Parts: sequence; structure tokens; C-alpha cells
Amino acid sequence: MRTFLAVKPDGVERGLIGEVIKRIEDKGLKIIGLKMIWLDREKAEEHYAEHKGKDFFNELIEYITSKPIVAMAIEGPDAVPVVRNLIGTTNPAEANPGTIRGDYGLEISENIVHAADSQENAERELNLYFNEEEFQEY
Ligand SMILES: Nc1nc2c(ncn2[C@@H]2O[C@H](COP(=O)(O)OP(=O)(O)OP(=O)(O)O)[C@@H](O)[C@H]2O)c(=O)[nH]1
Ligand SMILES: [Mg+2]
Repeated sequence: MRTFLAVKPDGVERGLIGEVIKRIEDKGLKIIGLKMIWLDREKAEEHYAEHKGKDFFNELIEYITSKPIVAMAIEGPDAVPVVRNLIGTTNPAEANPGTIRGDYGLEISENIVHAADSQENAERELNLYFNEEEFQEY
């Protein structure tokens, strides 16, 4: 199974790219695609289309477009739920220690990483950030 993860602008700025990669690799998951990109508003709104209309939507789009992100395609057994467990719950203040958000964050508006929450969303997001030929199967 494949999933999509991104280190968000606060994670990039704080120098947590390596820490996130390390946790994915330590778990035994395989990174098959990796790139740094700076989202424009249009692509950010497409990524977070499910949240359009919510009161935090504008703040979310401003945040995710404020600096570059690091996008990853990840492969492994049950990759979608396994990666969601690695990142922890949405609000870092409530996320369990041992998870990325639990260990590194305190604010819901700056929660370090994004990961796809279903196989359907994983495929949609992978298509948004990568072309199939960019994946390295090894
Ligand atoms: N400022 C603010 N941001 C929020 C709030 N709720 C959610 N967000 C942001 O919106 C993102 C998407 O929310 P969800 O999809 O519900 O949470 P999630 O799946 O754990 O997070 P993602 O992996 O980023 O999709 C969160 O990761 C936060 O960055 C909120 O109440 N205020
Ligand atoms: Mg989400």
C-alpha cells in the first residue's frame, strides 16, 4: 500500500525533515518519492478541498503556502494507517508522546506533518504531487 506524507512549513523551518524521514525509515516503510515544493494557493486549496468553508480554512492555506513543504510517497504494508499512527492526532497538544506531533508540537495550527487519512485520499494526494514515473521501485 502507498500513502502520501508532507513535512509542513513549520516542520521544514524547524529542521525536522530528517527526524520525520528517520521515523518513517526506522518503522521499515520505504520512501519511493521525495521532493521539496512551495505550494501556490490554487494547489493548496485543491489539497485541502475537504476543508473549504471551515472557519480555519484561510489560516490553513496561508500556513501551508508560507514556506516550502517536503512531499513524500511512502510504501509498505498498511502504509496509510501506519503513517497516521506515526504522526499522531491532529492537535499536537493531545497527541501521544512517541508520535511526531506528540513529540514536537503544541499548536493545532502548526502540527508539523500531514498524512493521507484513507487509501482514496492517499491516491488522490499522490496524484496531486507526483507522476507515476517519478516513483522509484526498489
Ligand atoms: N488553525 C487551525 N487549523 C486547524 C484546525 N483544525 C485543523 N486545522 C489544520 O487543518 C489541517 C487539516 O485538518 P484535518 O484534516 O482535520 O486533520 P489531519 O488529517 O490530522 O491533518 P492533515 O494531515 O494536515 O490533513 C490540520 O492538520 C491543521 O493543520 C483549527 O481548528 N484551527
Ligand atoms: Mg486530514
